[in-house]
Amino acid sequence: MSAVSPLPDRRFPIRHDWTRAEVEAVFDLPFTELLHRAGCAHREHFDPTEVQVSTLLSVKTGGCPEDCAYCPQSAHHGTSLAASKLMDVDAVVEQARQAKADGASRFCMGAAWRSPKPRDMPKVVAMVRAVKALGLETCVTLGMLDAGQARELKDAGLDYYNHNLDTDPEYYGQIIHTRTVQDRFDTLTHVRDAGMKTCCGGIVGMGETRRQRASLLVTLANLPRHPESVPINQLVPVAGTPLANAPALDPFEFVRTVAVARILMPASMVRLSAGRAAMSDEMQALCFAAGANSIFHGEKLLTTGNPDPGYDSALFQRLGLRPMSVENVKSSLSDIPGLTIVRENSGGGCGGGGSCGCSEGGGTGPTLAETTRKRELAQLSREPEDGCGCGCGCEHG
Ligand code: SAM
Ligand code: DTB
Ligand code: SF4
Repeated sequence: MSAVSPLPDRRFPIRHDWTRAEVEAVFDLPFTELLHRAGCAHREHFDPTEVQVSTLLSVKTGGCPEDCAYCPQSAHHGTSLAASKLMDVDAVVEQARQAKADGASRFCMGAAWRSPKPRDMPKVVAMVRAVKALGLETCVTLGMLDAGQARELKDAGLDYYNHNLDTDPEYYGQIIHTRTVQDRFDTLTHVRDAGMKTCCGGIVGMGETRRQRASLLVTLANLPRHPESVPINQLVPVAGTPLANAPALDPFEFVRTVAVARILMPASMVRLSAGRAAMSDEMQALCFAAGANSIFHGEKLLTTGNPDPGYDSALFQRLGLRPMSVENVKSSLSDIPGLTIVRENSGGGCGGGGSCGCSEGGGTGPTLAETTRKRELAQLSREPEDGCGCGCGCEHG
C-alpha cells in the first residue's frame, strides 16, 4: 500500500470564470452522472440531509407597473388578482411568529413594486427590524433599489435581498419590456455593496432553450460574488398571463438545472422554489439528490399555492431530511474559511473537457467512466491520485 496523500481541499471550488460551452457540457452529461457530481459538490459544502426552510409572505400584492410575462401581479395582464395595500407591521410580525413556530429559519417578504417609494421605506424598515428581533433571518424582495435604500435596509438588519435575473440576459427582452437586465445588475451591486447577501436565481419553463438555461446559470455564477441563495423557480402558469399556456418542461430538465446550479455555485443555498405544488414527490426527491437544499414552506408562495405544510413535513420524514437550524444556515458561502477562488482558467485541464464540472477545463483525457471510477477509488482507499490535482481523479497533470 502506498503512502496516504491528502485529497485536494476542494474538488468544486468557487469559480467566476465559467464559459457557456463548459456549462452546456455539464448539462449534457448522462443524467445519473450529473446527479452524482452535483451530489459530490453538495457534500463538499453542506450536510445533504439538511434543508433550509423559508416562509414567504406577500406584504403588498398586485397592481405592479412592470410587465413580467410570468407574473400574476403585473397590472399589464388580465389576471383576476385583486391589488392590495402594504400590510401593517403588526400583521406581518404575527405571520413571522407563526412561521418560526412552524420551523422556518428565514422569513421573506415580497412586494409587487418596480421599486419602493420613499414613503414606503419606513414601514418596510420597521417590518425588517421586528422580524429580525424574533430571531429569524430576514429577506425582502421589493424590486429595484438605489444605493441609499440598500444601506437603509442593511441598517435595519436585513440579511438577504431577493432580486432574480430570471432568465438568460439574451432572452430577457422577450419576457420583460419595462426594465433591462442591467437594471437588475445595478440593484444587485447596491445590495452587495451595502453588505447584504443576495438571493438571486431564475425561472425555468418559460420557453427558453437548454442553452439559455445554461446561460442564465453562467451569468449567476460569474457575478462578482455567488448569490448566497439561488432560487430555481419552475414557472407557475397563471391564467391571464402571457405565459399561461407555456408548454410544460420535462421534469428531468428541471432537475438537471438544479444539479448544474449546485455544481456551479457549490457553497450557495440552491432553493427548490416556485412550482413544487405541481411536482411529484419523486421529482422533489430528485431535486434534493441534485443538490437543492432550501425550500419555501407554507401553503402559499406570494399569490399561488405551495404544498400543504403537513405534506412537506411528511415528505421530509419519508426522505430522512430535516430543517436546517438558523445556526447552520450561517455556515454557508460567505462564512466558510479557505474557499479556493479560481478567477482564471488554469489551462492544461483534467481532460474532462469541462464536462466534469471541476475547476480544470480542456485537454483530452480519460472517459467519463474512467474518471468517475478513479475518483471513487481514490476516495475509498485514499491512495495517491496520479491525476491533475484538480481532484477529479484523472491521469493528466
Ligand atoms: N417585484 C419584485 C421583483 O420582481 O423583483 C419582487 C417580487 S417578484 C414576484 C419575485 C420573483 O417571483 C420573480 O423574480 C420571479 O422569479 C418569481 N415569480 C413571479 N411569478 C412567478 C411565476 N408565475 N412562476 C414562477 N416564479 C414566479
Ligand atoms: C423567488 O425566486 N421565488 C419566490 C420568491 N423569490 C419571492 C416567489 C415565487 C412567486 C410565485 C408566483 C406567486 O406566488 O405569485
Ligand atoms: Fe412586478 Fe415583480 Fe411581478 Fe415583475 S415579478 S410584475 S416586478 S411583482
